[in-house]
Amino acid sequence: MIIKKAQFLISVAEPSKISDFNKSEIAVVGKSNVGKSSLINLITNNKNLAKTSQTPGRTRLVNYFDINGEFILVDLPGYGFAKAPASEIAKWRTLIEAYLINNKNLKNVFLLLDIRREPSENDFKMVNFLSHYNIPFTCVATKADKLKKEAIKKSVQKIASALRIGYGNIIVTSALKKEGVNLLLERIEQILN
Ligand SMILES: Nc1nc2c(ncn2[C@@H]2O[C@H](COP(=O)(O)OP(=O)(O)O)[C@@H](O)[C@H]2O)c(=O)[nH]1
Ligand SMILES: [Mg+2]
Repeated sequence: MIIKKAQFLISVAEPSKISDFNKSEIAVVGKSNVGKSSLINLITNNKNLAKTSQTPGRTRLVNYFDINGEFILVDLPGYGFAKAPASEIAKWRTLIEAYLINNKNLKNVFLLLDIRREPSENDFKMVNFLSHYNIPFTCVATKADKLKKEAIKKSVQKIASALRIGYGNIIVTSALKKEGVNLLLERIEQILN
């Protein structure tokens, strides 16, 4: 797949505003600051498409991006942002769940995991949630540039075994070094076909 055109569509803050563009969607989930927006920019080779942030918890919206007029990438709010008030966290959670449940356009979820960290309680909850609702997902390790080659391998093995998935099922990426793009594009092609 070659990305020719990537375009921001809309941001949604309320479950009732979740949109149906009648196109296949791939959503990006993961904890706050894991690199969701950066991954969308990596896939689309456009560093300004999705707003990235040094400050965790900034992306509180469901952001839709049209890709080639062929499918839609969806940037979901991050979870596990401890400093936010409980009421805010509950609101994002409702929004994320409303987006994920009964979404006929949703073909796959990219679950992002920081390569340096073991999956968190919230990551496990997300995996269970996706499994429970029969939503297919793909694990993507982010920030691989933070580790050396040997450490990458060890970390990926740890993450894979914690999540009880095969080692080869995790796509390793670095938005900083623009690594993993081809694997991501191949995966997207597989999902859409
Ligand atoms: N070194 C490195 N930093 C990254 C990478 N991806 C994201 N970041 C940084 O991590 C922070 C959060 O990224 P962002 O994409 O906004 O995360 P989000 O909250 O999940 O959308 C930003 O400071 C990014 O520059 C990566 O692959 N390598
Ligand atoms: Mg973001």
